Amino acid sequence: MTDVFPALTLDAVCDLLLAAQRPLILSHARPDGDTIGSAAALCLFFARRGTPAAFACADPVPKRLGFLLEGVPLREPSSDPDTIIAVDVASPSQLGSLATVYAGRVSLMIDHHGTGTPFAPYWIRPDAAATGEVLGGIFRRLSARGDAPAADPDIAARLYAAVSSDTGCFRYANATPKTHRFAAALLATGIRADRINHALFEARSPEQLAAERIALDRLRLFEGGRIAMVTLTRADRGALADEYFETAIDVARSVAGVEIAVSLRETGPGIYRASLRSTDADVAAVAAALGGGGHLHAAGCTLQADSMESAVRLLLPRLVRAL
Ligand SMILES: [Mn+2]
Repeated sequence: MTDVFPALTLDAVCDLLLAAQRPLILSHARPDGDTIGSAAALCLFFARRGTPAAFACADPVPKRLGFLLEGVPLREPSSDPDTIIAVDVASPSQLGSLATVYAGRVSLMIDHHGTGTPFAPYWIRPDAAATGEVLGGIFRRLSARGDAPAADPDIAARLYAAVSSDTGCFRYANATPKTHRFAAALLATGIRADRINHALFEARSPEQLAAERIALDRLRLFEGGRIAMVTLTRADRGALADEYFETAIDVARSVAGVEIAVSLRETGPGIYRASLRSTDADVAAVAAALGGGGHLHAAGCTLQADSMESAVRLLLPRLVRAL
């Protein structure tokens, strides 16, 4: 399958972008800051050329990423596209519900994942920290050719958000010297990186904060702090929607010295959903023994128990043995 679609040259990618009359940009499902920032930057590029792009994503753009698309002129998604470009989408399944409509019609994949399944002619740079960095390289070539202006702060802001998002605000190992040099060039256009990083990493809705306070209240430590567990009954969650507790496990993970982090949530009467994360321990085996599954360091399972305390008693001895 992989060889059916060609790796394009950088100039072929530039030519393809310049020839597009009615482009459509696709982001991956459950979108993150890289796919939305990259899509917004590309949409702005097309708008500046007088050929505004349409944008589509299988899932709604999360509220905290909405600012990236603000003020970006877009065409109606329904209008017939002549060039479809997928950004940060490694495999057709990542298009989500859009896969059935578009997966076979994509003209170009721009991505940085080295392990996906190409489903269109592609420009993939696995040494880049983010698709935003890959796109920056394309824009640099376009301006070197005289086909695009050198610096555009509105585009730079979206590319910066994309890279900052995928590097965890430049904290992860994928933020290389090259990534920092790219970010420096974006900063030189005068963008407000402080505001972008606040929106991406600090700002939380009052509901999110309330959920985190509840999760902190329900944090328990075992084995001298090597196991951290957040237990949440339906009563604990009160009127707050489930979605606000998706990050409860991060509260457990944030404990210094923790080796296994757990969020245990009552999802129905007598039903408890456990999410497990570890630094070294094999939590996949723990989850599998309880009817669940997952990866070595990130797994989950569903327990049946008559109370939260019996659910904890079911899980804890296995976690202790896994340490
Ligand atoms: Mn990415």
